[in-house]
Amino acid sequence: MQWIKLLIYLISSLILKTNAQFERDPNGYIAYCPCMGRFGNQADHFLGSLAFARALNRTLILPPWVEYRKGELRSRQVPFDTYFEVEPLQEFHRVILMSDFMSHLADEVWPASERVSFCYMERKSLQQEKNDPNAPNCHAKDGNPFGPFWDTYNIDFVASEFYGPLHFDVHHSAIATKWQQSYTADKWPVLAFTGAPASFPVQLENRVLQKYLKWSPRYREAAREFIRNVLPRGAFVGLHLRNGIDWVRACEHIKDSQQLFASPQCLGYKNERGELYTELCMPTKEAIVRQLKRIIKNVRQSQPKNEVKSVFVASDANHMISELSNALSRMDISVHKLPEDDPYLDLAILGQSNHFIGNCISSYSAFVKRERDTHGFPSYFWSFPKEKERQQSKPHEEL
Ligand code: GFB
Repeated sequence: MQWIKLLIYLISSLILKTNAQFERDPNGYIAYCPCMGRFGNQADHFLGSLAFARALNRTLILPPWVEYRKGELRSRQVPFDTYFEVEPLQEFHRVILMSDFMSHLADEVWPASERVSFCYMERKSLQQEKNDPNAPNCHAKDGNPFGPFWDTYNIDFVASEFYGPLHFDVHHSAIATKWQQSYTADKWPVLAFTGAPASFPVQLENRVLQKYLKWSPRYREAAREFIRNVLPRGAFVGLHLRNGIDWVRACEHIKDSQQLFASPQCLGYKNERGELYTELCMPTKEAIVRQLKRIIKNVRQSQPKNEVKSVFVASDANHMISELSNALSRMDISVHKLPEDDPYLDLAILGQSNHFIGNCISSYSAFVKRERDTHGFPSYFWSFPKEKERQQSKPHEEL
């Protein structure tokens, strides 16, 4: 008899818990499309959106990650929790997976007839005939990934709302209160943004939120297995080599910019640690080998009991495996990469390396750097500080 009571108790508490999980938040919700850039950009935007949702005291609807595959015309939407756990985020603020929101709450909270898209000001459609001067619109589903993103959850919008001049910098103004006054939760239960309510690159104040982004068990385990089964025992250095053709083109903007993409992570948000220079974006092969060797030698001196035994290379294009293997062969250090391209597993492994050298301009590298900062793991950037300055400040480090 006793066990039946226990079973009933367990089942009912489970049902109660499940229902409570999907109880309506009277303070409202924030939804957005991570419609700009690939993973690194989306991750920067995610941290800002999380801070924004908390400042407005609305639940953040966790969007899927938007991915682009070669030869496919429509973006793919990958559930948020494929890569990251939901629970640790709850420690910071209320969040819900977009699929859970749409299947358990949307009918009640956000019926199809009341779905309004939010944009700063009118967004013109690429199809001229859709642009009506008397009826400005966000055209939230116009183009890729905009359409495919909202289509994933069968969301159509019946109207547009222009929120300008409101903005997202909740750290330096009373803007959160203004949002709350302009858009009360009873009249506007869901603020659905055409793009992330956040800046790129991530605001300095929001970098620390990275600590709530924990890899899903699948990626944590895959990274651990690779490190344990493929790499030799001992310390390893993780490298990010960003050198594909898109990057070569992007680096051309160095000439006429103060900052580019994630560059504030090394130069400082106000360029307090220097100006942009080409090698920061595209280090030469010689500089890469030199810097890697220098770091390995420094580790050998400072941590003789935890010598570097291998190097793990992540790259979007050229992993430089033979160049690096040749350069390190006399030191008895092996060089590795994943057998198949997997940007997420690359990131998870880089996060665990004993030492990391990344590209200061790349937001993909920035993700690794932030994650490592939360654990106190050391990171460096290619060709930073500028070689000349480094020689002057630390001549003993040179080979
Ligand atoms: O992440 P992401 O915005 O970083 O875009 P950046 C780069 C994408 O390239 C990643 C792939 O999301 C990956 O799909 N990728 C880059 C990699 N590095 C690696 C790697 O080490 N391993 C694997 N497997 N894949 C900038 C953007 O990219 O690139 C800008 O911020 C612009 O929006 C510019 O598009 C050209 O910041 O590096």
